Amino acid sequence: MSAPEDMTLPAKSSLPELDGAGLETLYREMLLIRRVEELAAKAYTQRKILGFCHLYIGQESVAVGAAASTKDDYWIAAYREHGHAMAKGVPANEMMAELFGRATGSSKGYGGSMHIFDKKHRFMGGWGIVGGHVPLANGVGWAIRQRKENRVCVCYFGDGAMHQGAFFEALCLAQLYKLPCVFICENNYYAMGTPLHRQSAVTELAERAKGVGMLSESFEGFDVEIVRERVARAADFARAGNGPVLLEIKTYRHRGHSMSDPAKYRPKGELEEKKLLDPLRISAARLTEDFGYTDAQMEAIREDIYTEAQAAWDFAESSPEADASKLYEYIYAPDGGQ
Ligand SMILES: Cc1ncc(C[n+]2csc(CCOP(=O)(O)OP(=O)(O)O)c2C)c(N)n1
Ligand SMILES: [Mg+2]
Repeated sequence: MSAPEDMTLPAKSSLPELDGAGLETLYREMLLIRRVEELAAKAYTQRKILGFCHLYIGQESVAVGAAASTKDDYWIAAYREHGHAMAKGVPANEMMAELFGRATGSSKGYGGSMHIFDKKHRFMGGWGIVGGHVPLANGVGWAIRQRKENRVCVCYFGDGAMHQGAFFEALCLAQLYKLPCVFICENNYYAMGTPLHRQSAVTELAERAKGVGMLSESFEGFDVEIVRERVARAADFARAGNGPVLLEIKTYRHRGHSMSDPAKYRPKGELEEKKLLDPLRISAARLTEDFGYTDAQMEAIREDIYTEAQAAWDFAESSPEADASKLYEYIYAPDGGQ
């Protein structure tokens, strides 16, 4: 059986129209993620942040746009998750402190860049094994159903993760059990240094959903307003009990795969071309051109956000180191995680 012909997403989401103030909020969120990560890059080169560090710069519109309709839902992401965590509500201070390995971090400083986790905000991590967390999203979806919660689980992964066995198996079961999950592939066209056309013969990644009878869509995600609306439609569909959806959102990372990758493998001019589609640039232009924001207003927003990001650095730097003596206390939840 293939996906029924009459299975489509709603033509319009349940979200209200976005006005200037609404877009400003999204713009501020994207700018804060951007600035925190720019500072993280600086801290990394000063060896204040150790281990792996994968920046989300260029992709902010995806997480921020998705959060507009799923802020109270569950999210689970891979290792490029600083932006997802912040879009979901993890405060910049706790985020930066986690990167610095401090006790005030969202994972008490024991997780670091790839393992941001925040139960209070229903942010279920931060996972390092490519594709490995996709089956976990099914588990969250199953729990939502068992607990009769009116929620969905949004699961983020990259184009590279879509070739993993775990991904296929999870997708198959999610559709079979009609789990309330929204699977979001952030197709940034690279898995480390391997471009998409060298990863798979099928480069229209949303097509993969057809193999399990799942509804899917593919679209460009540089404009936060488009992401906001289209993820909301998928979330509405899954929340109403119609089953999961796979969204392929085309995006681009401005930096290398991780801090140790100078990204020399890109064709000449590609980065410059994609930077014209920078989500911050698109939303700033809309604020000024369509909503009448003045240069002074835009500058004031920038100052606010830069101050907030710097405060996060200061908070992290002045926080105590993670307590090494308690490291093993947090491997398993003592109360079964309840
Ligand atoms: C199972 C597994 N294989 C290989 C790796 C090494 N690895 C880390 S990230 C990555 C690329 C994944 O690319 P993609 O899914 O497109 O995500 P992106 O980094 O572009 O966000 C690889 C191969 C890993 N972490 N896990
Ligand atoms: Mg990728």
